[in-house]
Order: sequence, then C-alpha cells, then structure tokens
Amino acid sequence: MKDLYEFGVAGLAVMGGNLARNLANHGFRVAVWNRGWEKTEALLARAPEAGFGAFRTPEEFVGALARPRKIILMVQAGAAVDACIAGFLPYLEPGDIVMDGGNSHYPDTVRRCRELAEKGIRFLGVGISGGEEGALNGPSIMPGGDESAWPEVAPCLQTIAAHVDGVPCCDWIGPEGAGHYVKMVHNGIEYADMELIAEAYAFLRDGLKLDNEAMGRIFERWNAGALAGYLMEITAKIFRKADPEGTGLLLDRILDAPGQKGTGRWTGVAALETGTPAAAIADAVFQRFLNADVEFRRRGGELLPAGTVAAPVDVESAVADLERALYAAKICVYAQGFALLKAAEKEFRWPLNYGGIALLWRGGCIIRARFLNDINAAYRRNPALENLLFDEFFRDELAANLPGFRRCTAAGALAGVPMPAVAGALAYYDSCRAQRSSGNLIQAQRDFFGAHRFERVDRPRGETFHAEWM
Ligand code: NBP
Repeated sequence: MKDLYEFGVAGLAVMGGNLARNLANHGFRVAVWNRGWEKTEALLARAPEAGFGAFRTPEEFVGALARPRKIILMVQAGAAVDACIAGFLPYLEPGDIVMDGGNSHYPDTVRRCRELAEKGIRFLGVGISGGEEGALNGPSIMPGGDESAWPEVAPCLQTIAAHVDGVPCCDWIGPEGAGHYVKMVHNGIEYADMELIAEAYAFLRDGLKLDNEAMGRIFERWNAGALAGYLMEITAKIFRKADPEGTGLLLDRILDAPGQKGTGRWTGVAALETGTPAAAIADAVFQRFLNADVEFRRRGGELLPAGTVAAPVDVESAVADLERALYAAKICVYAQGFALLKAAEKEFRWPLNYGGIALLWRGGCIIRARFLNDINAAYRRNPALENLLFDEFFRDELAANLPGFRRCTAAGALAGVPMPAVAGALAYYDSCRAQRSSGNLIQAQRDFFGAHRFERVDRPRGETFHAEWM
C-alpha cells in the first residue's frame, strides 16, 4: 500500500506535464501515463527530481494508484477523453475518481458524469485555466460533477491552485458539467476582454496615430488603476518586445490573423441557446473570424470607402475617454458573463456561487484582475443580484465613466476604427436601461406578416391581440 501513488496524471503534453510537476512540487506522489511514450520520456528528463512513477499501459498506471484512485486526464478535449476513459475503465473500481482537466465542452461532461455514475465511477469535469505557466505554478481550478468526490480531491487541488490573499483559486462549482461550463464562460469573458484591449490598441494606433512607445506607456499606466490585470500587464510588455530578427517591435511584424480554439464559440452558442444577451462576447468571437480572413479584408480595404468624419481631437482627453470606455465596457462584458452563469442556474438547475467564482478567477487564470474583488463584493452584498450592472458600486462606476464611454464610442465610429465590443457593450448598457424599448415595433411587424399576436401595454400580461393591419 505504501508504494502506491496518490494521484495519477494521464496526458503529458504541456498542460499535463506541468500539472504533474506542480503536484510533485507540493509533495504528492504522482503516477504518470501518456498514450505515446515520448512525452513521458521527455517529462522524466525535464523533471527527474519529481519522482514520478511512469507507466506504459493503462493497466499498470491504474494498478499503481492508491484506492479510491484519483486520476486527472489532461488530454485533448473530445474523442481523446472518451478514449482514455474507455482504456482505464476495465481496471477501475467503484468509488474511483476520474477527473477531466481539459477544456471539454460541458454537454460532454454531463454525459460522462452520467455514464460513469452508472458504473460507480465518480467523474469530475475540472476546468483549469492559466496555460502551461499556470499549470506549473498554480492555475485557477473549477471542479464540478460528482460532489461526493470533492472532499477527497479538494486538499490536493486546492494545494496546487493559485492563491490570492491566502485563498485558493479553486472551489467546488456544482453538479455535472458546472465546472466546465464556468470555465467556458471564463474563456468567453477572456475573448471579450482581449477584444476590448485590441480595440483600444486599434483606436490608439489608427485613430490617434500614437506610436508603440506611447501605447506601451499608456497600457502601463492603465495597469496601475481600475483596469489592472494580467491581460493589461502582458499587453504593456508586448509593446516593449523587440523583434528577434531586428526589424523593430515584434508586434508590428505579427500577422493580424488571430486564431481560436473554440471555447469562445461555445460561449456564444450557450448564450444563444439559453437566450442570454452576451453580444460583446459573441462579437469578440466574430471579430476573430473576420480578422483571421486577411485576404477578405484586403479586398474590402480596396473596395469599400472609409467615409470617415474628421473631428478635432485632443489626444490627452481622447486617451482619458478611452480608459473610461474600456473600464465601463469591461463592466458590461462581465455583466454578460455573469448573466451566462445565472442562465445555467435556470437552464440546468446548477446553483452557482457567483461571488465565489469571481474569487476563483483572481489568480492563476488569464482574466485575473483587481476588478474581480469588486464583483465578489457585489455578490456578497446581494447573492441574488439580478445583473451586475444593478449593483450600487458598478452603477456609480458606470455613471462616472459614461460620458467618456459615449464620446469614445462615437470617436471610434467617426474615425472608422472598428470597435464592436466597445460599441456593443454601450448598446447593452443602454438596452438594459430602456424602459420603453423598440420591441413594440418588432411585435407589430410579427403580427403584420405572421399573425403572431401581441400584448398591449394597457391590458394584463399574457392577454394577446391580433390586428387587421391592412
Ligand atoms: P493537447 O490538447 O495538445 O493534447 C495532447 C495530449 O492529448 C497528448 O498527451 C496526446 O497524447 C493526448 N491524446 C490525444 Br491528442 N489523443 C489521445 C487519445 N486518443 N488517447 C489518449 N491520449 C490522447 O494538450 P495540452 O495543450 O497539454 O492540453 C491538455 C488539455 O488542457 C486540453 O483539453 C486543452 O484544451 C486544455 N488546456 C490547455 C491549455 C493550454 O494553454 N495549452 C490551457 C488550459 C486548458 P500523445 O502524446 O500520445 O499524442
């Protein structure tokens, strides 16, 4: 029994290898397995001090673990997860715990939870954020699934997670796919956060014609204020990085064709499926698609006139407005992200601790930012908060920044700088405060062409009418 390993890591690419090292660095006895032997060999060479037990077959690997076995899969999302589970199943016993630490789509996690529960295996979908650096030094960890397994894996996961103010960035999220759902929303917010920053860069570069040096200084300054966070910090550093080929700033040599791996798209789909307005997140995804098509934009640049409107610009006040716009838009983006979390409560009956989730995202992950403390405080003030925008602190913050938010959005439009996430966030804000929206006209049109009926403002809700429009 003494020689058995406490924890098994399956899948030893960048994330799995580093997570295994993180576990070993914290004194856990770790067994490792990878489908092919090369990655195992590379890991053993990279971290000989870790004392890993390395195994070539699922049978040897599972057999080397203390019961109930605790295995975390760190393989590519999708078929690889099912293949690993199928490979381990013959050797697992009821009560064993299998965790999927990859970026799995939450409906797959729901399915796996149910399938494995039938076999007595406790399955957890564990969202992990922070990339390879986070996996090694402390990621943000979002576990969900079979809650009976949580007390058994919590000491380990909370130890290896990032810590902020002594609090681990890892706590129980909820049943079935809740952990992976929350990780997905994290990634959706990450897309929107990155898009907002990229739009600010476009405005500074193309609208205000600032050079890289000046932009670097601006991002450094912003990172010392309310916008402080990892993405601002790395952006400021990007403006200082020279091209190793000696042509100037590396950023200027990078093709403007952004990639994506799909979690932002899943968030957009979840927003549509749950009927949750999260346009800034969806816009960030669409913008990556549009920007990735370099040739299309090149043709568009030749064919489409700019029609920009010259307006007098005071650079200093334009930059100040941009900071206000960025902050206010960020509040709107997070309001949309947290609305998506709330939707999961309604859609899947997963009760989520919103304030607690904000705390998990303060360290280890990509969206870590000072601002998350304010979100946590908002949900502590009112755990049933209907929308983040309605919180008193954020209402005041928005009120203070709104004129700059509006001026900046208008300035971007006049200068022909595409800022869909900033503009969409402002439209979201205004839509949330519209006591009389334009939805009456939509209802009239629907009734006109399709006899879809409408409610009247002067009759009780639920009573519907049809008009003879012709
Ligand atoms: P990858 O996503 O690149 O996956 C490579 C691993 O999957 C290798 O160990 C590979 O084994 C294994 N694998 C594949 Br592919 N098919 C398999 C199969 N049928 N059976 C067993 N193993 C299989 O690795 P990663 O970048 O380390 O990411 C791991 C997970 O963590 C992913 O879900 C990813 O989305 C998530 N994640 C990644 C990051 C990041 O920054 N990279 C951040 C957060 C989350 P092989 O060596 O035999 O081919």
